[in-house]
Amino acid sequence: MENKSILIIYTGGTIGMVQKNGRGALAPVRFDQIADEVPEIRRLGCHLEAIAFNPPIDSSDMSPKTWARLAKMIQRNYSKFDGFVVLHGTDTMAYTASALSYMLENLDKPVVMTGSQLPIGVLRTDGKENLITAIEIAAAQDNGMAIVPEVSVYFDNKLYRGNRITKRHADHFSAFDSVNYPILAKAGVDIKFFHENIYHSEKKGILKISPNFDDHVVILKFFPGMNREIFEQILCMPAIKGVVLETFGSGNVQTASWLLRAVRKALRRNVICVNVTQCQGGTVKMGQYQTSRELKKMGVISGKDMTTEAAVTKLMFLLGQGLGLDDIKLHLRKNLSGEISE
Ligand code: ASN
Repeated sequence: MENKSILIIYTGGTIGMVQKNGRGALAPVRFDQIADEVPEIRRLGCHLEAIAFNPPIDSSDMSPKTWARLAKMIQRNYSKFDGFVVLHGTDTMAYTASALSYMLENLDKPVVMTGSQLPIGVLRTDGKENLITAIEIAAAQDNGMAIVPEVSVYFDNKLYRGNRITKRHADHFSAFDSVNYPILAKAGVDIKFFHENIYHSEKKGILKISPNFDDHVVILKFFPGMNREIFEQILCMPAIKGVVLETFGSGNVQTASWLLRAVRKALRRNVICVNVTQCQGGTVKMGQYQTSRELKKMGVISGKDMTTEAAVTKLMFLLGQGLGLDDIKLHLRKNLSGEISE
């Protein structure tokens, strides 16, 4: 912890928001105002520096462009710091964490994302503890090696793999869940790391970033009573290159022939279709029921236990890499950075 150098990247989000004149909508403030609210971080004993998005943004305004900006900030500063703490809004944290985990190749230092549900200036804020412990985790080393060399999210005493989380609650301090993958650490009196759950990139070498994403994708969430015309029109839009099908249970959809025909037509136009479950946890098993067997036969790809956030960002990432169709399909099924169980 001592002598470790940590870069804090402040992108925005509730953690750094205030109400102008104590009233009205929350708006972001500058990072130095956050640091003033948490003077304790200076007592951690590490060397801290901070850079910020100017202006800071609510995470609803994050996009592939801002993901790339964030990755470039990490790359530019990579050799100078032992770890990185990214302050980010909670609303789309799961998407940014997933996107970062794909973009940062050969990562061997911690990138710990955190934020808060209550602004840092509010008395009962959860932001202070989240920030302090995120810095401790980013600085944690064992024999000179980072303990958590992956993109993680620290929130409400738990450290999660970034590409496994979903925001589950709009109000609770415990805003995130990672149903399909166990936590990486738990902060109590001490921080207990679960080493067996931590991801270590197989590739070794200098950090590489691939900042290109293709946004010609859509998420289609199935529901009983879905309108035929609307469904068909979405799937035959010429701009679409990839679809995340958010299906029932273990990957099931209605058996209506018009629906299956529309998916088949899209696949014939080389639109990539990935099947993820709209359940909170569990995995897609296409072929288990008749209602998913057809999808499998047609060539819909099983997203297995990926979250929707991990799947849609992975699809955008792979489409952005200039790969051929078969390679994209191959990588979608395979593990890139711990987002899917193989
Ligand atoms: N709207 C905020 C954001 O995602 C919510 C938060 O940070 N708790 O930027």
